[in-house]
Amino acid sequence: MPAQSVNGDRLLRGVTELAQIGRSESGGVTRPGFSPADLDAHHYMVREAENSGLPTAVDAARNPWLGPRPHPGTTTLVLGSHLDTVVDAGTLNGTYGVVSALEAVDNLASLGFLAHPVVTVAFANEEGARHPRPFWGSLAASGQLLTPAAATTAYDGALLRGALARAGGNLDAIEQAGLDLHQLLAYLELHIEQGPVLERERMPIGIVDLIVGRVQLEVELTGAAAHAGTTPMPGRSDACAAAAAEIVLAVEDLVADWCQVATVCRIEAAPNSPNTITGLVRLTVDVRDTDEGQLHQAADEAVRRIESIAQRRTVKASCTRAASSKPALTDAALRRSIAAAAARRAVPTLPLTSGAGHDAQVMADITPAAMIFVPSIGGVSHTPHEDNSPDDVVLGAQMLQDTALALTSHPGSLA
Ligand code: HGY
Repeated sequence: MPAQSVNGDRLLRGVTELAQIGRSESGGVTRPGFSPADLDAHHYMVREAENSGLPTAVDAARNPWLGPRPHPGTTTLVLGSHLDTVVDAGTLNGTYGVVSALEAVDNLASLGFLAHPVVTVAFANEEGARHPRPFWGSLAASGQLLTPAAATTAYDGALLRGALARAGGNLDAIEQAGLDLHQLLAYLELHIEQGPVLERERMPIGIVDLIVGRVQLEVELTGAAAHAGTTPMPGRSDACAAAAAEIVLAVEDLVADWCQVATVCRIEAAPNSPNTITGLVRLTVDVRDTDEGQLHQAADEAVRRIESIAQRRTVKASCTRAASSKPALTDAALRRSIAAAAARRAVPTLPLTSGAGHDAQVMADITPAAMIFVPSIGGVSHTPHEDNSPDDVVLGAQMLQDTALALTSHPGSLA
């Protein structure tokens, strides 16, 4: 089996060029799902694929497919990740996996002897930074978009239906984005670790064994806006004091007994005026655990604490479970394939758990799925300071390609 080398210069160029799309003043990248910048990134990748002579398609969920999309009579290996980002993100989160996947698909397509096709997908709205439906694209592709997405309104009020249509998707035909699991060989995702483990252990490649589960709560606290000077302290219905002073800390305190991490991330206050008591607070709660039962118990406890604090402070609380993803074990046979590919190049690997959520945990519901990690410098992510060494970036892409080649070189490789 020939060991094809990835073109490191082309890979790093692609990451660098994509980093300019949605560049923010801080030097980070802001490409929320379905934003114009997100669509520009999708268009960039489609052009790159078409310049390599690969077929491309966009499904009803607005997932661009770069290479032969899964189709009857074949079992296709899907290499994926996402191009959308959080606000003020780094340049590699998600993007790295898509650029590396296209590099592998392009190189393997030229071999001409593969027993299984290989395709790249950039799943739409993985982060949910604007439209609070994280994993939108992979949920649609795996037939798991349960609640009617039409009801989803973005944090800035934009309706998903229009944003999706402008991006080439179609909410009314969303089921057409669903994949036939019998046409899938497996799903592989290359990603930066976004945490400190690989750097601390001085390991260049991580093989993910378990991906954390997550519940996201949308919380609205309604108090009574009033004059900050003339309104007596007793009897105020101050949404900010209830939220900022107590609920944020009560959520943080969940980790003592209930879950592994818990964070109030997004918070808005209205009228947000320097001398008016806050009448309305909207905030999000991010709860994570690798045990599904524990995760949902922690989310329930978060709601109990929020409602108790709100009641005591005469503030009305509304808590909604906006999104949840199950913890997911990756596929053991795929993990062995990744380890074997690394061993063929004498590359050491480390098994580790992912504290970040990924499309791979969604795809694991319909096909064997696994992830390859590369170290994050300082363990930093979701900030412009996210960084990785070019050597690690190229090596990770090589591991993805070598594993994909091994999996597709002969029929039934995963048996
Ligand atoms: O937030 C996360 O877990 C990931 O970055 N999607």
